[in-house]
Amino acid sequence: MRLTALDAASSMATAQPEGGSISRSTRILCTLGGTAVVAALVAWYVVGYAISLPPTVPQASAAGVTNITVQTVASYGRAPHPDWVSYLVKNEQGQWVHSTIWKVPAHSLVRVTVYQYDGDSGLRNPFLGQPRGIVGGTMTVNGKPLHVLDPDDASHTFTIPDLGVSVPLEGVADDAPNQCAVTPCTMAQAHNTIVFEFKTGKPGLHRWQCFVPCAAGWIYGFGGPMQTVGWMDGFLKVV
Ligand SMILES: [Cu+2]
Repeated sequence: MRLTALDAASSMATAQPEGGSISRSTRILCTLGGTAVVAALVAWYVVGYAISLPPTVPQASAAGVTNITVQTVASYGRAPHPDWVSYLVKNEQGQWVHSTIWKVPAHSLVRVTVYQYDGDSGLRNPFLGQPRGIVGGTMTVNGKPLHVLDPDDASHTFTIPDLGVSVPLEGVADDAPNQCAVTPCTMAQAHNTIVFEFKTGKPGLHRWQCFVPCAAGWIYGFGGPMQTVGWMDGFLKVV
């Protein structure tokens, strides 16, 4: 019995390196395979992000002033996300384009006109109720100057952190008649008109976004359109 046990132990001892060797090569293969899968997923994400970006929309400039005209809507009303909240912008031909990537000249004055068709969601941080980084520190809402907006009345913000620009946008009343549901919204439909100016400074690529948790149906209101370039996020290309 003792001999048999020793034989068995001896046989296991000699088999061990063989089994360890197979196990090591399996581990290497698994590691390489896992790395390849992760690399493929990262490449798929990066390429998908890059090709899904909306077009860059140049903005017309004259005598050192660049005019950007945008509208904010409660629902885009079209594929691929008819119920997503969004910004739209006018191109140089005056047509509405579904894009949040805009190109403006460096060292110019930008005058932004926002046609704000969405209702209010309210700011989570009341600090953002005061417009900042804009010329004169004042915006106009339907032609009247406004230095600070009640945080509860904000529908969206237009914020460019790099430039210190942030403007709260007043929402339309819940019971306003003739509200817009499908873009582009028209001047006949319920809206507020907000105008402000800021200076672009030197060339650069600046991210901008809305800071109101306005994405209805998403966790904390910050998912979906709030995290997707082309809806509530975009880029200002200063060239
Ligand atoms: Cu928003």
